[in-house]
Amino acid sequence: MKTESIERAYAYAKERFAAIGVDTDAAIAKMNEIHLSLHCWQADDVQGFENSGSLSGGIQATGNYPGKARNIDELRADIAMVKSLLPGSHRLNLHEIYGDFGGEKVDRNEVEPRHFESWMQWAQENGMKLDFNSTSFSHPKSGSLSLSNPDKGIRDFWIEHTKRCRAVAEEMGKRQGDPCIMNLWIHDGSKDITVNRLLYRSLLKDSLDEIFAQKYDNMKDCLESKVFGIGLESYTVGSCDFYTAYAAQTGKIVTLDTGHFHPTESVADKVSSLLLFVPELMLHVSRPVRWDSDHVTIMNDDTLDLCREIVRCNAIDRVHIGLDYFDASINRIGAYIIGSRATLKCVLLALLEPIESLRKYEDQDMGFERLAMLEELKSMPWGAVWDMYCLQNGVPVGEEYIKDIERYEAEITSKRN
Ligand code: RNT
Ligand code: ZN
Repeated sequence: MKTESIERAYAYAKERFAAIGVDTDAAIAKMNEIHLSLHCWQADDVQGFENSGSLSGGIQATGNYPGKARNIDELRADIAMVKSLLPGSHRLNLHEIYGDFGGEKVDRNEVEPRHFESWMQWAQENGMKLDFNSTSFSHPKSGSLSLSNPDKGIRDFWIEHTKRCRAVAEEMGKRQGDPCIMNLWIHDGSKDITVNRLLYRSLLKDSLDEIFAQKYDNMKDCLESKVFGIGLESYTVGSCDFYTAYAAQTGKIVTLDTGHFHPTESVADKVSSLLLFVPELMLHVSRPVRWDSDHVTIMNDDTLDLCREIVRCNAIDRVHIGLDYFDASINRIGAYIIGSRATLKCVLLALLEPIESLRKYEDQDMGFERLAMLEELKSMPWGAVWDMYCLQNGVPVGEEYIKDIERYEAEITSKRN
């Protein structure tokens, strides 16, 4: 696309937005504060580098599109490619199973910061900060219960794993001079009716208390709930109520995965409630289709509403925007770009809202005016602002990235088997 056309369209958009009291330059500048946490696991369908075999823990990646990353070098190359097509600077979110184990068998209760040494170096060289996740799934000791297992041996194994992961996250945070956000999601639950709901939850609470006894300065913990997993449909130990209460009581971050609630529940509506009781939020932006299917995030009402709430709550600095989906049925790099650019677009659109006039209408009971403005916003020329943001960041404008991804596929990913 010609720079001149983008500039011309932007000039028009700027004028249109100015007429409703919105400063497009300020919105673009504000986008520099948005750092997505890119989930490393989209590149290889949540396999990791342990060579442990199949994915377990109630999650599933469907599809067998060729070209997934098979090792650490390929994963890094893919992430570098993704990064080159995204406006802004972003973080990389690693799971423990993506450590650089160098062919060594390192069990989950043996992981150490040194297994992430090369990642920390790579991150620094590539200007990306790291976030982290403990990994309770896809392991012989995963079963249906990990941190809430009545078997003390198994429970202690996962407690040790999680403690060690926090030490890894602390080291990452220290090295990057910015806290590493460590997410804790465990699959613990039951396929069929259980008569021991309280038992497992009290065990989980005790395990968490033990894990969090160690205080750190360079990492922050977040807790991710979920309604159910595949094969674990009847009960989830780490439910929404469980973690919300735990986080509120202990000052931990709540992770909201947009696929982890009942299908008609609004995740966006949770933002303003939770922010009154917990310090920060972590998001796992996904796209559930009928269930927690982890389809690629797109610009839809769910994602838009979520971003609008963050902006309306003036909470950009309290909400970490991570992505979490894994589609193995289309080009995986393309999936990264679609989802991350869609999320950024939603944030930008939220920043282009004339919030003061909307609130004035609301204060004065002007319901028609409020609704009319919200409707008109949908056809405002925000696309020209997005294009300008991409242009200023030196990344492909509009659909131009499609051919870049096709080229990467032709030259790189199609040669993997
Ligand atoms: C699973 C959770 C969890 C995982 C990743 C791999 O339902 O969403 O966040 O997707 O940790
Ligand atoms: Zn998630």
